[in-house]
Amino acid sequence: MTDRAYALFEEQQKARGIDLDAVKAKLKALRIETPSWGYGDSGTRFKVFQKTGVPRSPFEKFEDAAQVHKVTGACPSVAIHIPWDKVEDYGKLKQHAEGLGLSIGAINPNLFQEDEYMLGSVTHSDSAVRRKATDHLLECVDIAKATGSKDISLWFADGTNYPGQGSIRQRKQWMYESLAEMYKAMTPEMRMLIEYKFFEPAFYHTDLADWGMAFNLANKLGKQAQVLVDTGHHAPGTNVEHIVAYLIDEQKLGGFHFNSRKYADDDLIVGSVNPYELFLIFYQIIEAGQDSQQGIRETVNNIAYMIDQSHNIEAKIPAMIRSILNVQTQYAKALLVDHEEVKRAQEASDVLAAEDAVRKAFEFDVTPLLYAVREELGVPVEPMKAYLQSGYGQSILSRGKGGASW
Ligand code: PSV
Ligand code: MN
Repeated sequence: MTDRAYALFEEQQKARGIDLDAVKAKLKALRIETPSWGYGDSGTRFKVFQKTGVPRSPFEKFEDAAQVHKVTGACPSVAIHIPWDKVEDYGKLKQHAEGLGLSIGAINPNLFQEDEYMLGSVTHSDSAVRRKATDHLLECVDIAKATGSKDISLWFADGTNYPGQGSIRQRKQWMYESLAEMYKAMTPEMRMLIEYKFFEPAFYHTDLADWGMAFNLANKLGKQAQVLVDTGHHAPGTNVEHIVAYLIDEQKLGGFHFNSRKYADDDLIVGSVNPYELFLIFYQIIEAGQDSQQGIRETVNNIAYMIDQSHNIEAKIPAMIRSILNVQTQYAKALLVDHEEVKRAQEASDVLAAEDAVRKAFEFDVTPLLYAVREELGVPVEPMKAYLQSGYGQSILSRGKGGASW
């Protein structure tokens, strides 16, 4: 990409009244957390594939994540999943992360992999299982204290497969009781991010099935509880950006798990199937970021952007890099929406002009802009190429097969 390409882009955007310096500053500030479980072996319920060179420990997962940050400059934190990333000494893991230029991000409790949780964790009818599950949540609060993490990200596999299998209302109450206990244990700086998902592994009912249930729970718990939108956790046809706008307006949107959804929780590379949806999500966020209410602007500024993908058939580190590049691309495009133009069209009840004002931003080629931003950030203008040429992918092959799996 030449300077000339950027000059043309600049001319084009200036003519539209877009403040490119502000756009660049926003792009440089975008941080996207990557998940430790995206670096280990994974698969479907049919098969976990063993790849050569996957990390054998949480420490090695951070080493791989550091490569993503090195070439993108946008991924300085890594979410961990407990007990997948359980270590003796979290201080040591924190130190290791910091030595790699990273920090430990959101702590994700795991309440779905032990036999006792087959019929539920915090909603199990056996009080001993509920106690065990709540203790695990408290353990995760302690881990967050040790790692300096601010966000604890909750997803429950709890639900039932058949009518009558459990009391839906009783389970709802147990869920609240457990989370209220965890909420009390958090320090004032911490946030509880509550994720929802409408199916899987339970299929008749899921205890936290949609954003409304997560929102209600977060409201009841208090200010430090917010909703996390995993883009894969919606039925086809759901207007995810509407949910995003609604939650921001209620100052209850805490974060995202990005992935691409063709059917549901597909773990595909974000933006690969539905880039326009990703663009429209960012459009809502950017628009809300200009709101006159400080609380709404603060909500927008505190959104935790995270990838939640375990790549099954792709090479893991490049797949993560591709995901980050896709997010940056759609964010860059959304930053080119002329909000005044949209407003004018809305006020004139000009439906076509309003739609055009949004869509045309999506149609710009932002490659010259992203190259310029990366140059200014001091990272490779083509992160994927830089990674592939770095030799890192070859160097980890000596780890062999049979590394960590989620
Ligand atoms: C569940 O499908 C989920 O999206 C939750 O966020 C988990 O934490 C993550 O996947 C990894 O299991
Ligand atoms: Mn998720």
